[in-house]
Parts: sequence; C-alpha cells; structure tokens
Amino acid sequence: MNERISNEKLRGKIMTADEAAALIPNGAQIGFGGFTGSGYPKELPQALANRIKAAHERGEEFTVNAFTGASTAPELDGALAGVDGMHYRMPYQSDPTLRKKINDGTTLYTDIHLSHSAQLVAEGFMGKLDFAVVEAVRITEDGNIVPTSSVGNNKTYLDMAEKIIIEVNSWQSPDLEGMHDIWNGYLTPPNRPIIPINNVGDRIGDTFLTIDSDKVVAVIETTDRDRNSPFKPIDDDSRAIAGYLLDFYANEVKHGRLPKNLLPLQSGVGNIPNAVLDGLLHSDLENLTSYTEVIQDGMVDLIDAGKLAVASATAFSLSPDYAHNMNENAKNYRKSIVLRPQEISNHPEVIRRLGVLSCNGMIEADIYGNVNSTHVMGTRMMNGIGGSGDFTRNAYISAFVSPSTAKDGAISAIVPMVSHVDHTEHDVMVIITEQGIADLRGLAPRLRAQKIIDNCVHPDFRAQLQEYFDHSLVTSKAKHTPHDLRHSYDWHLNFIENGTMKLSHYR
Ligand code: 0RQ
Repeated sequence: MNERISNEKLRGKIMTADEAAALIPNGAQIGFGGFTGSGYPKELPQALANRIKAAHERGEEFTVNAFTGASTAPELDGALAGVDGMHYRMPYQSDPTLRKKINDGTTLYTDIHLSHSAQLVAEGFMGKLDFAVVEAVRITEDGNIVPTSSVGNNKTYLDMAEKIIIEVNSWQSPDLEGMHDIWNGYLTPPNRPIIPINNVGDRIGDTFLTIDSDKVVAVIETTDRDRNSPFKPIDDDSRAIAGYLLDFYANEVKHGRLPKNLLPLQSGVGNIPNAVLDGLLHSDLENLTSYTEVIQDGMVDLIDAGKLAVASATAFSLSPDYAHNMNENAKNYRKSIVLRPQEISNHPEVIRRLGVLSCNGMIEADIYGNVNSTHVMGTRMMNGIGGSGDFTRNAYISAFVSPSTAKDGAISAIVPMVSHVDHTEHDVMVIITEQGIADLRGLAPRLRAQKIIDNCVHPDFRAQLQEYFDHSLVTSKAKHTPHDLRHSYDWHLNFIENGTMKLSHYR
C-alpha cells in the first residue's frame, strides 16, 4: 500500500480514520471530495459520525458544515445526517437520510449551481474552510494528489482549507492517473483569463492536484469501492422520450442547424438520459462528443462502440459492473475521457462556446415552459438543481424530459403554474414526455401553452389543463401570459389534500 504514498513526509502522517476524526472540532467547516457517488472519502466521514454520536450521547453539541462537489453516498451524507451531525450542507445531494433531515428542518441546505459553488468558497464568502477531506489514487513524490473517480470542487477545497486529510484508496485504479485535467489558471475576478477549451478533449492543465503538503494533518489508507447503484432497465416511456429527442436532433441536422455528428452532448443522470444514450448507440450517428458533468454507463458503451470520440466531465457515475470495467481498463479510456474541476466541466463560457445540447430530467413544467427540477409540491426538496442550470441556461439547445405523470398517474408533470422555478421559460427550449415533444423556440407564451397542452400532457389531464388555459384566456386581464391566479395551484392543493391532481370540477 505504501507505494501509493510516495512522499516520505506524508507517509509519516498515516493514521486511522478514528485518529483523524479526532482532529475535527465541533462547528468545523469541511470541504469533502465526491460527486455523484464517486471519489468521496469513505472512512473519515463515518468515523466523524461516530464521534458526533458519542458527543451527542454525552449531551454535547457537535455538528459540522459540509461542502461537497455534488451528491456523495451513504458513507458520507447518510452517515453524518443520520447522527444529526450536519448543520449545513451545499451544493447538491440525493441521499434519502440527508433529504429527510433537510425537509424536517434539521439541516440547512443551500442548493446552488454546481459551477458557482467553488467560487463561493474561493472568494471567502462562506467563511474559513477548516478542512479539506479528499480521496486520492496516490500521493506523488512531490506530495501532490492524483484524484480518483471524481474531481468536483477538490482543487478549491484543497487550496482554501487550513488543514488537509487525504484518503488514499487502493480500490481506485492507478491507471486513472493521466485522465484528469486540473487547470490552475482559474482565479477570482478581476484576474480571470479566458478558459482555453475550444474542443471537448482539450487538455489545459495538470494531471494532479497541487497542494501545500504542510497543511496535511492525516493520511488514511482505504480500500472501499465507490457506492454506485445499477441502472433500472430502460422502460417503454423512457425509450419513447429518447426517440422523440433523437428524431428532433435528426430533423435539426436535416435542416442544417446541427452538424452530422451533432454538437457536444450533456446528459443528466437517470433512466431517460440513459435511454437517450442507448438510442444513440443504436443510431447511425458517429464521431459524437460529450461535454457534460458525469460519465455514465451509456457513454462507456458509446466509446466502446467507437461512436463517442471524446467525453469531458468532472466524475464517473457508473453502475458497479461498469465501475469495475473502468478500473480494469482505465489506461485505454484515458484517451477518450477527461475529468476536470466542476467549475470547468460546468462552465457557462465553455458550454456556450462549444454549443452543448443539454438534456435533463424535471419534476414538473408549466404551460409556459417554466421548469421545476427540485421541489415536490413547491416545498419538499428532492435533490437540487445540480448542473442542470449551468447547462440549460447556456446550451445551444436545452431540453427537459419527464414521464407525463408521476405516482401512478396521480400527479401530472405538466401543471398550470410550477410550484417552484429552477429554469425559467427564457431558458427552456424543448419539453418532451412520452406523449410527445414541444419545440418552444421562438414561440410567444400563448402559443407555447397550446403546444405543450397538445403534445406533452397525459390524456387524463389534457382536458383539465385546456380548461385552465381557456379560463385564463378569459379571466386574465393581461393577455400576454394569461393565468387564472385564483386557481393556479388548485392541482397541487388537491394532491396535498386528496392525493390526486385530478379535479372533480374546475375550482
Ligand atoms: O420518486 O423515487 O419515490 O419513485 O421523483 O423521478 O421519474 O424516476 O426521474 O430519476 O430522472 O429524477 C428531477 C428528480 C427526476 C432529477 C429529477 C418523483 C418520482 C420519483 C424520480 P420515487 P423519475 P429521475 C445533471 C443534471 C435535478 C438535477 C439535475 C433531478 C422521483 O432529474 O434531481 O438535473 N434533477 N442534474 O415519482 C412528485 C412530481 C414528480 C415526482 C417525479 N411532479 N411530483 N414527485 N417525481 N416527478 C446531473 C447532476 O447534477 C449530477
């Protein structure tokens, strides 16, 4: 194991997770590595959770403020939230235990664009960062860090933290070295240079994270795997939605608005984006590229099939079999995969320059094309905006996808007015459900509404939504974006009160 820690001084800092956790005091602000279940520290958070639990049993206060890249895993978010140990958390999560603590008011959560999170810490706005806790493939002779299966915000957290704890994980393949691209040119204003990425695969930095080794207070040796879950098999609705999107792209190619190999693809995680990738695999498209935030199974299949030339992201989000394959063959995949800090993988400047085609999931959309990605019934946090805002706002063509109903048909994903807005009508170009596709580009609001009602709404809700829109056209004083404000949230209220958005009468 020691060959993974090539620096003599840092070898002297090896200790157990419990010993390292003992260095962290109540109230500490910690920048953890980790992004979509990849590359997060695996032992220190659990050891810290044990310490917090013991303190609580003694009647002592003990919580920490946790910053990450994005979602992590039960060993981090689950462990700390499970002992009421997280006072504050940003910028994205998807852990069931943490979600519960956020929604019952125990944990304060700031849900922000992933590309903005490093800047908040770097400019000092979030206060002093006490610790950075990150995972490494190895520590180099010079005392620098080779990252593992995600880069996330590690660079900023390592730069800003007063103290550093490194988990060197021998489960992670040493052949990941060379896949990362850490740009050291990114600064706070007014000294920000142009990000010199002109093509998806451009490499502009180092393959390692440079750190001040004097700040390292502990090195922990670990062997645990990333905790990723397998994807569900692709269902009919996802296949239908993927079909509409790919036909839409084909039509854009036909009209000369997209090149034959499309433009760099961004794909959210989940069943439908996975179906889109599967659709691409079975298409005759070639020489595709992807500028996105996570590398999923479907992208690896596309690389293997020779259809995806290069992919840029900040992390892997692979099922266990695919993660194993990546570990075995990282040397080959290094040619076609670049992992960058998330402020670069999700950077508006690069996304706009490259002309990315974005595709993300949603909770609900309204008749004018505003999208809610985060809040169920307007108040309950699901996961967070993640990178969907970074990509949607700056995409060449932005798309949102969802089944037209949720919860066995009790909920319509298309509603009169969204109960929370993450993406405004100004940013949302295309909406797709299994019912069909609404290309909203260039349409005035009333035309957008009719197109969404005609093409995307489930038949169980179509007449009801048409009725709302017709009433709005009559009762709304202003006719630009008509709404019947007294009734805009009847559907949500009816679900909360009666368990269904289906109304017995217009109310
Ligand atoms: O609930 O898990 O209890 O069954 O939401 O819904 O349909 O399986 O879709 O997994 O793609 O998630 C928006 C949450 C969709 C996701 C969201 C319930 C539904 C189910 C999941 P159950 P599906 P998905 C890059 C981009 C924001 C982050 C983002 C998301 C669960 O896409 O988090 O885009 N996006 N990142 O039943 C009540 C509704 C509902 C609803 C769905 N209208 N009302 N519940 N559900 N619609 C990736 C990263 O940033 C890393």
